[in-house]
Amino acid sequence: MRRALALARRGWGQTAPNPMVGAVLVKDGVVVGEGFHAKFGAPHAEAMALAVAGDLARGATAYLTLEPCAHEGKTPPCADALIAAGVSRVVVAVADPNPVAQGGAKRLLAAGIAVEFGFEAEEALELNAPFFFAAANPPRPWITLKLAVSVDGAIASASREPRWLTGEAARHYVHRLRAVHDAVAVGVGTALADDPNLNVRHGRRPRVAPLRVVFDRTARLPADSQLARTARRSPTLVVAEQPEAGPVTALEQRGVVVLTTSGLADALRALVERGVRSMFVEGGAQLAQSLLAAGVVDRLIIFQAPVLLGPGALAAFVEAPSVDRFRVVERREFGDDLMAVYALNELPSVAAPT
Ligand code: AOF
Ligand code: ZN
Repeated sequence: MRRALALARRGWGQTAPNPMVGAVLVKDGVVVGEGFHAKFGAPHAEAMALAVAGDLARGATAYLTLEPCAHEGKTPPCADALIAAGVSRVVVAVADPNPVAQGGAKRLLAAGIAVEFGFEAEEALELNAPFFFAAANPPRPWITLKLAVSVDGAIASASREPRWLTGEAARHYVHRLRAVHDAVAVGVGTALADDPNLNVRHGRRPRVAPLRVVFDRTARLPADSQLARTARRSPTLVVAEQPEAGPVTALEQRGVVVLTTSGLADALRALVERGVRSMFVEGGAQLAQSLLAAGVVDRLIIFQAPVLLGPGALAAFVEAPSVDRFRVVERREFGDDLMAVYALNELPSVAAPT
């Protein structure tokens, strides 16, 4: 199953709104076929693995990171393909919560095939968190907040001079994280201080470039900012509350879409309506605090750099509500920097079909 999860990750940034899925076929202790969902609209993982295995699939065990589908979608139902190939046992990480596609396990059981659920379920859920989250039709995207902090927990020095805290390896990984989200967002303070581009410049290009979002109550984003200047090439959305007509016109002339909302909850709902199921937030302190206070941060990613920003530095979490203890989802090192992923909310559980 861990191999199947590694295969699933090869669809990184290519499958949304579909999940990343991997499949491994094993017969007599030998892998006879492997596959993954390479891209939205492409064959499903099972179809690819079955094509590799050919006749060797007969009597094999299939390890699948998601329950096989039972629907005629862009491709024929995987459950039927597994039955036709003579697979004798199917081991699944998590059930498919999508009402259109689910039901594969039932179909396999009816055909006399043994089905087992729950292997590496936590990792399989985490890999496709936005997919599982969206299945319940929530009024907001799945939100990951990323902050780069110093050892003293600050995000900028007393002078507020913009500077990189983390090294190159961590920064490259951030681009990989951007590539797997529908939207990348910052608060206008960060947009003004850093003049960021928020695009994916390292690693594999995502199938659909993430929407660039600026939370900007009064539409202060300058029309000559990097974001506004590149808006025709790379979709850019300003989420405002009480924008003034002048700046809005200037931004719209650049191709920026300005959305007037009545607050955070309304803004998040509007993003969902625009197809944003996952949003990667890169600061700054104020937006982070609003999202944390609203309880809408699902994963908090902290990159900690071996730097002290000293007295007067801008603390990352001055006003954030206190949390007793996070669940640690992942920890990794990137050069001298440490990354930790914390769960602030849990995904709704997906029950295995009986
Ligand atoms: C599988 N194997 O590899 C994947 C599955 O748009 P379609 O027709 O490709 O169907 C997408 C839905 O099928 C998706 O939302 C999810 O429920 C399931 N994905 N199922 O058996 C796969 N990617
Ligand atoms: Zn399928």
